[in-house]
Amino acid sequence: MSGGLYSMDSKDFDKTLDLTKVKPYGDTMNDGKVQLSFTLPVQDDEKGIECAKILASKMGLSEPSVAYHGSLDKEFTYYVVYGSLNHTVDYTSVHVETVEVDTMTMKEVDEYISDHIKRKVVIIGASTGTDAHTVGIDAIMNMKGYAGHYGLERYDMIEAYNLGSQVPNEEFIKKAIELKADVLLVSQTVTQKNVHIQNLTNLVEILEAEGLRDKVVLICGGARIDHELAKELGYDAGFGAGKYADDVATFAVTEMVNKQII
Ligand code: B12
Repeated sequence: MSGGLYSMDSKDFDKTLDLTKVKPYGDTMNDGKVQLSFTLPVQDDEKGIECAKILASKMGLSEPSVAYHGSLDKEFTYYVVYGSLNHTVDYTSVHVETVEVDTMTMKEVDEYISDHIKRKVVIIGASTGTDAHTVGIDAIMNMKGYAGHYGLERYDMIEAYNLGSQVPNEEFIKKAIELKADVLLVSQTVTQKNVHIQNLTNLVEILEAEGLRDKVVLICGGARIDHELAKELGYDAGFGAGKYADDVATFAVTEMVNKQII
């Protein structure tokens, strides 16, 4: 077909999917369309808009356009910029480390514990350090659960203790010793200025100094935590968004058996 914009046929568009050169998909394959937003510490005027476009070009966007700009304060402006990304990614060469377990149901986990561990498993969890976010750790631990997945407190064969938020690492470990915990769950939501790295690392260091690291299964979680980071920091596993109590319980109890923490 020929004629105006609305009479264009889909054969006029690139439809090639090359997984070695993947680009963002906006309206059509390989158009590279993205939207990004950021704040600049400058006033809201034409010069600021031009700066936002220049920055977007430097990030690899062609034909950047500022779709929205709004003053946040006298010297701060928020921008939403559209453009086409020039970069591609080779999907075929990317390797991601993930937790490899076939998630069991609550009932299956309880049976697994009865069969293989033969006693109740003690799990403690908290949001540690200065972190005040409780919803993530509650989602994993609370009896009522989250998104249709019952929390660890509901498992017959698990004794779960949720210590809440802003728990200092030293206090967390003291409680773990007191309760003879098998599994330690650490939630970290705030990642600003890498505060979670320092806090998560500090916990591992204390556990090592106390000679406890090999005697427990150590798991961290939070929206910006993934398994790869968790392993790097000395944890047995890390869980982020979209993971629930059954994923965590399955990993925890099978890891206890693997490590012979029985
Ligand atoms: C609610 C909320 C708050 C509440 C928290 C109340 C409460 N009782 O929890 C309040 C108002 C206190 C708060 C405060 C702050 N917040 Co806040 N908050 C949020 C908000 C809106 C929702 C977080 C949430 O509840 N998510 C829902 C849960 C279910 O998701 P989740 O935590 O990811 O949990 C899942 C997984 O990650 C995983 N998981 C989580 N933890 C664990 C632990 C283990 C062991 C395992 C296995 C799995 C696991 O399982 C869960 C289920 O799948 C987010 C924005 C957002 N929409 O995400 C900002 C957000 C997290 N907050 C943010 C910030 C910056 C702050 C403050 C620093 C703001 C300030 N300047 O004061 C303070 C920090 C206070 C502190 N000392 O920690 C930023 C964090 C940015 C960053 N990368 O660091 C966010 C992302 C907002 C933003 N876009 O800027 N916040």
